[in-house]
Amino acid sequence: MVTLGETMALMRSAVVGSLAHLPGLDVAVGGAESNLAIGLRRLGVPTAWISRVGDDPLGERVMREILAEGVEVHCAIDPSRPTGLMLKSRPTATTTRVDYYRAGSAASALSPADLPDGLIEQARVLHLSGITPLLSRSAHTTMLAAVQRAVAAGTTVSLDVNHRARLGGRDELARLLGEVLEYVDLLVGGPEELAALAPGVVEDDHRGLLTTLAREGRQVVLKRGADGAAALADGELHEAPAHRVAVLDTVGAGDAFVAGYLSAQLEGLDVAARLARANACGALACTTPGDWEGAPRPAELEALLAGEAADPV
Ligand code: KDG
Repeated sequence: MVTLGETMALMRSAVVGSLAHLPGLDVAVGGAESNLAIGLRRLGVPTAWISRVGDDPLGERVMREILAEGVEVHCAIDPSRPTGLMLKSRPTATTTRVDYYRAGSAASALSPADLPDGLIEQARVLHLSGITPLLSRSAHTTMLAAVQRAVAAGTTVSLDVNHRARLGGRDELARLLGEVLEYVDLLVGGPEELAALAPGVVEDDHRGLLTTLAREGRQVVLKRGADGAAALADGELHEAPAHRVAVLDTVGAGDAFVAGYLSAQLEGLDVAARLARANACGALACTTPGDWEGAPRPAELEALLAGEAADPV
């Protein structure tokens, strides 16, 4: 699986309180596409991640973390732009706040020249997220070029809508994704995200969203968080409940969910088994702080699927 996108240095606090008062932050990294690449790699799928970082210690940190997880890294080092930064805090015990310092970042200068020759063509899956086209015009062009190459080579295209409101509005995202939607073989999103791509369908009409976005040969997957997930594939609707776990941090759960779904698909499992694994991966990712650190390995996944959940609620 090949993916591309921005991964930022992530400064976070486990302590509840405003950044205006917190005494310190821990350093980690996070990016939807590399989170997914790590999640898939942990489940045994060879993965590659394409990006850009600044020529700075945070960029080095980003690359080291992703490489250490066994993901193949194709990352240009940009001497003229910084690595993007994200601050994650917990203003209250039950809320997470994210602040970005990524405008003009190295990854926002992603360009089609950053796509290594042959990599997408040799992959079984190209995975994209709606974050990339909102980073900049050149990042958007890179996404279009990647899709063109995937389509020409017969590589499956997977897209997680992943709307980040701080980067742009829903309408703008829908317009940008509309340029590649017809080539998407696996479309994943939450109700609000899928509704942005399905004009006239309200987000509560889950069946309507799935059927409106379905096409021959395309799977549409609806992430419903604690309410589980649904998928429409080959005209058949599948639903699966979520696991009940003690939730510590939901950020990154969607990426783990997609990693679970794709890994099961690449193993040739049916849609019901894909959804079951996706839900389990999403649940386990919520049980640890961090955007990808809780993505499960096969043993943890099997334990949860066998009903041996650590920390059930
Ligand atoms: O999916 C989790 C992501 O939100 C996080 O890791 C950072 O890519 C990120 C973003 O743009 O928010």
